[in-house]
Amino acid sequence: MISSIKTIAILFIGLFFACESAESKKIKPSNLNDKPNIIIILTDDQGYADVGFNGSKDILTPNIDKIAEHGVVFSNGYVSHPYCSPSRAGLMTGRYQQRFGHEHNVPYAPKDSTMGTSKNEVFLSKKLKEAGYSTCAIGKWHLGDHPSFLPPERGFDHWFGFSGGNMNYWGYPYSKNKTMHIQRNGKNVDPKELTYLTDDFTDEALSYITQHKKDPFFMYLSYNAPHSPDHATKKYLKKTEHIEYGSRSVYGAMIAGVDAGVGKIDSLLKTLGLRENTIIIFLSDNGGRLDGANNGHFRGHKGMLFEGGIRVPFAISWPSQLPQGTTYNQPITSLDIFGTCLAAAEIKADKKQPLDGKNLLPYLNQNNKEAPHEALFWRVANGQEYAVRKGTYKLIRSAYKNKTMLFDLSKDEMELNDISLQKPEILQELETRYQQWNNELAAPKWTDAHMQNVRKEETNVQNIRIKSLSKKERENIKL
Ligand SMILES: [Ca+2]
Repeated sequence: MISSIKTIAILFIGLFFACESAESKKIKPSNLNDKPNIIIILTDDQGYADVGFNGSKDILTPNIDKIAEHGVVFSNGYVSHPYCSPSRAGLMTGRYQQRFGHEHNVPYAPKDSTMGTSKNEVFLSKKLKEAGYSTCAIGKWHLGDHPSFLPPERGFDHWFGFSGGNMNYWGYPYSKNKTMHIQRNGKNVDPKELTYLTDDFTDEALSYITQHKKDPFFMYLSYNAPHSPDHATKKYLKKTEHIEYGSRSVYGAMIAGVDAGVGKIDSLLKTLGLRENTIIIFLSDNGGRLDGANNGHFRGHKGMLFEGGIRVPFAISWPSQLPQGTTYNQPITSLDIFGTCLAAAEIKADKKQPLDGKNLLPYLNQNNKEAPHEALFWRVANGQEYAVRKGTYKLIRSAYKNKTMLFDLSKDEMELNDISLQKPEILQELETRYQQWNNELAAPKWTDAHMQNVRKEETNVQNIRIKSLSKKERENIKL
């Protein structure tokens, strides 16, 4: 009898939770209101030196610089891939994206339920939502176009943006057969309601913050600026009329749009009294694009594993908890965002999905003086290109240059002097470390045009160089 009562009770409780499962996720723990809001502001193809906090003198970013002023700048802040979609897959999962086959840009395939970030992977948004956070994604997605891969399926309560990797800034239907629209929670938005996407994304962010000022919220604000196409407004072009190089002038105007948005968000958070306990993380998804961007003294650009392709403008601010106006110099990665946000929200990581990223809070608070990572790894095009950074050394296998090189970044941040012949033991050690890591990875699930682009671009660059020579020198050159 007792056991049958127990069974009934268990069944009842089970039924109760089954009925309440959707609702129960919204029940807030007593201390939920103390949890920080988290805003990730991701830009697209912005160069390392195209923010004031990394020394930009022509493109001014006074509002983005406030994040640095009230937080920590990462001087050695990396992303896990030199271009868009794989870099975002790493950021959202806290894991090297090659572990689950997301090694290339996902093709635009809105009808294909296999083309997107593996459904086995748990996104940061999902973890935060389960812990009671309100969650919101705004802007570019690029992690799969089929509805089963879109933000609502990955832990976001609210979504406003576009699924693919590229969009005109007026929000007109785009990509193959003009099927890609700006969407709000699964419904296409009429382009007539839109103004300029950067401003529209900012407005959506402001509205969400206002509506959720009493919740802890997580916002993934993924501006497509300053990615192509080069679209700007008169207001933002005014900010860069002093830049006498057309392409950079427009690129700078697109960044000015983001900076204006960051300023409005910062002001609203202050007005609502939320800024002190809000974490803002700012970074670019990869190095500066080929045309118009400035990666400072770093070699290369978006697409390359030289520093210019993977070291990005990167800063974190949490005024109530982290130091302000400081720089952290140890190498860190966008994969660390996941673990850092979980720790800030006091959420345990999932043992079934071991993170490659670390919780950076103890390092930023100076409690831990060690380097967060013994080594960082990159793999592109199924190993046709790869890189390892360990300490100050960096090994790079470049398909552009068709060779393997070793640099000591403490003496040579520009990656000018290949020391692979002088330091064969270091070269070998880093090669071995790469192979060990590589053995843990999956095969790419799909491919993209990266290798064709590499060959085309390198040929173009070398042809321009050769053309500059006298006939005599040209005849003697070997590529
Ligand atoms: Ca990008």
